[in-house]
Amino acid sequence: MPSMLSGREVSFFSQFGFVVLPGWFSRAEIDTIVEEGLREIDRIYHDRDGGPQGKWAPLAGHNSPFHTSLLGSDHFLPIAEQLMGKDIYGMMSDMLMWEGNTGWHRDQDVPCDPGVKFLHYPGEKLTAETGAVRFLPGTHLDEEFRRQIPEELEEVIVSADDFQPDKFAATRDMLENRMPAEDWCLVVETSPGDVLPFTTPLYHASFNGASGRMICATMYSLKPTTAEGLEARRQEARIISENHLKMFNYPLERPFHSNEWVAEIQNDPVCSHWIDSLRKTNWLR
Ligand SMILES: O=C(O)CCC(=O)C(=O)O
Repeated sequence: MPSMLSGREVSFFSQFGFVVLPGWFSRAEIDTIVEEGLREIDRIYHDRDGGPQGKWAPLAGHNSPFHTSLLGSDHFLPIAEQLMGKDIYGMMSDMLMWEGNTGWHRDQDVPCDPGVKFLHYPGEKLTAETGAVRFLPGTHLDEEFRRQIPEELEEVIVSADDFQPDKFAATRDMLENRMPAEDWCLVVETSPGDVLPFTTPLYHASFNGASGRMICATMYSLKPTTAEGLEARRQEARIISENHLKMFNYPLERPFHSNEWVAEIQNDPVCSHWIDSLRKTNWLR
């Protein structure tokens, strides 16, 4: 069982839309994350180029057991439930080798029920100058789906270590005093092993990263409870699928989840209900 979040971390996530888990992975785990992810990217792209934004690999199956296990009870699931409640389903882990900037965006292409994404960068230390992630704290609570973001934002820079227990309260107070985030953004500098769970409506971006910057994530979503919510998720699955082709030249016919993963999850007493949500939202193909 992973160590759970403290009450103050959970309320930080509700207020600002993200939280930081410094040094979550060990050195051996980081090596495995890189090795499994690169192997799968090689498998997918051995006979094709990546797209303008790089290469993408979904990691749900026996070829990438560690990434696959991150979705489950021994890793991020209990924390995702702490942050989002129990009515969530696991979607997948993935890895990108990213080219260029990631402009400001929410991780939702349409308004829909939120999810949580556990983001981590296993390749290198990322600073404000070399592609560290930026957040617009609190924007997950916007009433309008589209927000005008000024081209120039003041950068408030922190590091993942500013979220260690002894510094957490000072970091939170600093952010609270600066809210709302209208003309500034928060840059979180990270080292391999740090993990950043954030809720999918939160605006985030990254600039000036090196070519082939490795981005890993494990994702969960709230189950849609209405017909409109389900349709929004289906629409999003269509957009994501088109983007995977356009941005990463990902082969459209290749499923995101392996058959053996589906069979395993179907028989798992904790996770079997995910399959129904994945099928209904057209995420499982
Ligand atoms: O590092 C980045 O480019 C930001 C990551 C991101 O945009 C995402 O995972 O959705």
